[in-house]
Amino acid sequence: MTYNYSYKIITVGNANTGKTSLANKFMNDTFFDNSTSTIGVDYFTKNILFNNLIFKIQIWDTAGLDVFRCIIRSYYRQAVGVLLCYDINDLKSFNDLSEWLTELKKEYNNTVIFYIIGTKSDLGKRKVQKDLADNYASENNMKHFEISSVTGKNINEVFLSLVKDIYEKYPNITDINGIGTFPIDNIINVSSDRNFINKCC
Ligand SMILES: Nc1nc2c(ncn2[C@@H]2O[C@H](COP(=O)(O)OP(=O)(O)OP(=O)(O)O)[C@@H](O)[C@H]2O)c(=O)[nH]1
Ligand SMILES: [Mg+2]
Repeated sequence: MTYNYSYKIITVGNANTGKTSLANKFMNDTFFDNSTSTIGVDYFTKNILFNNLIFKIQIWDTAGLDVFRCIIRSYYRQAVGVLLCYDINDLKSFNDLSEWLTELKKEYNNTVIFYIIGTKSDLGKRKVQKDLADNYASENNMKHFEISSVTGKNINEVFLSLVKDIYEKYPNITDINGIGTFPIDNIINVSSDRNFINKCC
């Protein structure tokens, strides 16, 4: 299928915050009660029709576990949208957003659009007040959405809004694309141990 625009979007945030569930809900309208931790990065694509144009959304869904931090960094490149996720019911996941943001901002200048996503709004054990997250988002020039991958609340809205924001910012760029321009860090020169050792972190 052909498309008019292609955008690379990454999900980032602490482990267990519901990043993969968000991607699955958007892609297939499915939810798994016991989804397993992402190993490295998963990849999904879906097309959105908007303004009579087809937008190919590539979601690069990264692992939140610390052990993968080094690996996932190489996938940040050429993303144009970042969904920075925290769990509304877990204060630490919200407090850790600043650390994620600091790390991400080292990778990007202001070309990338960041959204803050508060997940699991259906659980009803809120530890992060909406005002607090709204203020944090606006202080950092980001939009904030509260979502549920169980009920589907705000899932489509997040992606539609992000696509519109990217399109408005870059109407003339059709391919902001991860594929075809694979991160150079991912090439391991097996003929040189030294290269391998220096590859990461
Ligand atoms: N009630 C509820 N549970 C959710 C929601 N989203 C995710 N979960 C659950 O939270 C757990 C973690 O979800 P994942 O989507 O795997 O989390 P993740 O952020 O991808 O985790 P890592 O891949 O380890 O970084 C799973 O048991 C999900 O079923 C939600 O919106 N509501
Ligand atoms: Mg995951």
